[in-house]
Amino acid sequence: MTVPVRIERLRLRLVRLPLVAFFETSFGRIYDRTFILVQVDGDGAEGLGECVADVDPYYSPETNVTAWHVMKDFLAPLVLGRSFAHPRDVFPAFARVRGHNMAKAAIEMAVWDFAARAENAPLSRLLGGTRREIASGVSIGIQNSLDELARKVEQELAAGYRRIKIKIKPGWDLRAVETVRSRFGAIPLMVDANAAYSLARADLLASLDGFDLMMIEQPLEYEDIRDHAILQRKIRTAICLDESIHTPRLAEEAIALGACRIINIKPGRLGGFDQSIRVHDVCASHGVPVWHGGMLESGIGRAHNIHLASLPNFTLPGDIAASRRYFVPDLIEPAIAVSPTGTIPVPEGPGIGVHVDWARVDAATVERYEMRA
Ligand code: NPQ
Ligand code: MG
Repeated sequence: MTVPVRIERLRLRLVRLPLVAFFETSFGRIYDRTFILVQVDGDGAEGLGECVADVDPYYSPETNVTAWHVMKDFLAPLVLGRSFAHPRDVFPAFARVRGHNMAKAAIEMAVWDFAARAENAPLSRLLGGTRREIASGVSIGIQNSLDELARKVEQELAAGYRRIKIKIKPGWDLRAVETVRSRFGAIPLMVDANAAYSLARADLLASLDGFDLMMIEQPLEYEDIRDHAILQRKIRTAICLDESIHTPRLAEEAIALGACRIINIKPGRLGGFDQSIRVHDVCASHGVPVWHGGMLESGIGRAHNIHLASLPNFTLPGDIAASRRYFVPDLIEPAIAVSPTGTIPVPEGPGIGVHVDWARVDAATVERYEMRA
């Protein structure tokens, strides 16, 4: 049961934080992270959401500018002055707006946080979480050299992380995997291509079969579910889809077609927690494990992710790592930390359950906008 929440005010902030170290994927290298924070409030309580769109439309078609526009001009008017009996009613209220899942998710997740705080309950309880801690993995970007890659892997294994993911692209694939396997042996290892290959490279992808990877994430273009099904028949390594899966329906289709054996859940990509839970449940009903992806969130978005990852079918370590890998200081105090055995406790306070350092948020804010019912 949840108490109804009425949204009286919605505030947006554009925030920019420098990254501790550059992060490189098949679509480029970044040195800082710019994102939108959403605050909703009414009747003495409030909720926070973090939009995972980036400055450029490379991982997804959305950007901070499109998300700001769509939230301000289309989504906010659909929630302001409205009462929601349950936060799961927010996503359907956005039904007229096509796509823009990251913009929708930021508001929807803020309403979930608001509802949980109004009930004085941890967000994980409202979401249906069943674990008190989650298993943490790391995503290691493309490096300047194989030696540097090996150093990074060594450092993250020493920190206790439960699985290592390395980013690959044509020219940084076989030798990178070979290097990690030969130096570190049978560690839990996977790769993420961020759609950098085509079916024409199936032979190269098949040659990764010899390295006993946990999975290969999003090898092909995001709309090419059928090509992933063809590829999955040619390789032994499990395919995990990320960019391709924007809806529960697409998760059903990908599983039915044999396009993947694992799915990465990111609430931003899926339009929020309600849609994420649906994908989680679809996967569970087909015996497909899921894990929680990462979008270089600040401690605020990272806290939302931890709560979602406490659901039962998140059986694989995800991309939710310690704040210190990304932001020092983070926007929350204390920062999110990982235990020596690679776990993160699920916060027990109300809502997302972390303490926001508003002075730091203010210092990092580059633009604001406020709307009232
Ligand atoms: C992935 N994340 O799983 C994404 C890709 C990614 C942690 O590997 C700004 C915005 C930077 C979105 C970097 C990880 C990003 C981004 C990487 C998404 O595919
Ligand atoms: Mg990915």
